[in-house]
Amino acid sequence: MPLSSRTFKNFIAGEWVAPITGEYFENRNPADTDDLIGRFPLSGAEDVARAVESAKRGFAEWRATPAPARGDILRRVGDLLTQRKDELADLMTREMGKTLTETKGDVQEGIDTAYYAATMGRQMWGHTVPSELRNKWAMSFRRPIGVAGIVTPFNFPLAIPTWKMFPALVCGNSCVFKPAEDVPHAGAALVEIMLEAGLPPEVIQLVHGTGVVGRAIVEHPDVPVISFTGSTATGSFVGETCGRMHKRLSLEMGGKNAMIVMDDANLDLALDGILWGAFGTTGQRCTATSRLILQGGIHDEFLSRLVQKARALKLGDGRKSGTEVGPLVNERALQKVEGYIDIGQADGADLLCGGRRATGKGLDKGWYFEPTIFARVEPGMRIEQEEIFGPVLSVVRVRTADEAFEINNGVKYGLSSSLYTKDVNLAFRAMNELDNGITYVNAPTIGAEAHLPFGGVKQTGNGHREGGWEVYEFYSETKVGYVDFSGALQRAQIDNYAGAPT
Ligand code: UN1
Repeated sequence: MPLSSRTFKNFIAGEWVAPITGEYFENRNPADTDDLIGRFPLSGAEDVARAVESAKRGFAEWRATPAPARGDILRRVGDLLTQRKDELADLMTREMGKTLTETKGDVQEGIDTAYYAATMGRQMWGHTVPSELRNKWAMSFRRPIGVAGIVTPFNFPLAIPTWKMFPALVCGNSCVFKPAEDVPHAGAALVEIMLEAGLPPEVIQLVHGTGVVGRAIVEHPDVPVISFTGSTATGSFVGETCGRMHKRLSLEMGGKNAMIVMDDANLDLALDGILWGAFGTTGQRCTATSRLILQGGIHDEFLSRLVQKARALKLGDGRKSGTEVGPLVNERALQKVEGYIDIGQADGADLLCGGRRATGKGLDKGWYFEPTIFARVEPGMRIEQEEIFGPVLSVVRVRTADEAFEINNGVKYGLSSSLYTKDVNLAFRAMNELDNGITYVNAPTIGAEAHLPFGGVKQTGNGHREGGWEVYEFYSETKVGYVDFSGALQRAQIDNYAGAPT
């Protein structure tokens, strides 16, 4: 496999090629920065331009391929991902740090997305409805859009690219794909598998690099559809550009997700949930639980049990068995988290555990940070409002469910929320009243499944959803056809009402 070589290439116009820029960047293991994974192309706008030219040719071929045949290729992608699940998980953990259990889950999400996409190739529904005129048919159907620009984050190196590319491809679009610069190896491995499964080479283009590449894709006039997952700040730039250029755009951005635990909750269950929600993926999920809202009756007991458990979490290399929390992805992420520790303390929150870089045996060469809990957090504090993207949990105390709901809704983001209770009425109220794209009852804020729509409200997104059936609407354009077989000119809205009282 060319992947074993240390200098990687882009995949453009059906070939693995060096970047026109001639420049490369290093990619290192966040658990051990002495471990160099490889040098990857630091591509520029010219590389993107070549990729888009080729993707236009790929689109012409691919759109003419029947959707069920496109789906069959995605099924083979799913089969190959299944065969290589362990190998891919190992590569991903080495590259971005989360534990093997989690990277296997990440690959599985890609497999689920592939098989779902395969079946969607046979279900690209339109509608046939009666015409208001005699001997005339009226129907709608779906057409592909063109070259899709796919810009993805590091935290789900496989699942998120598959969420975007597989439906885009089944709908008949071609893709120009830029994986996050922290996970280029996973991006390359995914593209290799797609090609091996039989995807025509010009239908997929892989361009490595930084935001320079993302920007060139977003600004390219021949890329009419863009899907971006990343920060709200970058998303705003992408949104402005796409708005100005009249592009179709799906944005998936930040979160500040809360778990609410009521006095009547099963506390053991809630405890398992919060540890997984807050510290899984080292807190680096858009869906991570970063706020814990506790009702007064259980606040003290729950918190002391939680702090004990958080302190006992085993940090380490995600590829070693027994590791529960891996490193942060890079130094910048670590510095950002450190900055929020200072902010939380300056704002008067109580640091109960963590709050510093983890050191000790096996940890000194990685970007490890201790699982951190702040108590006495007040609504409105920055650590309660802003996305930290690290293992930092802010705990707020409330008296009532109404107060908890208000705090849940009092942030600019709206991805996921969670409520632990035995009160079925409150559970349904929560689903109705919490301003999020997803609400979990008696489960943490993470754990979305590939066959349901995924996304958030407010500044988390721009109204589109990934996953499930809805994303197929995003990647296709509705076309309407009318067939008049009456043999005469029939004027809609006029001839059928001729002679009717006005
Ligand atoms: C993300 O955090 O960007 O629900 C995606 C979850 C995963 C997907 C998360 N299935 O946590």
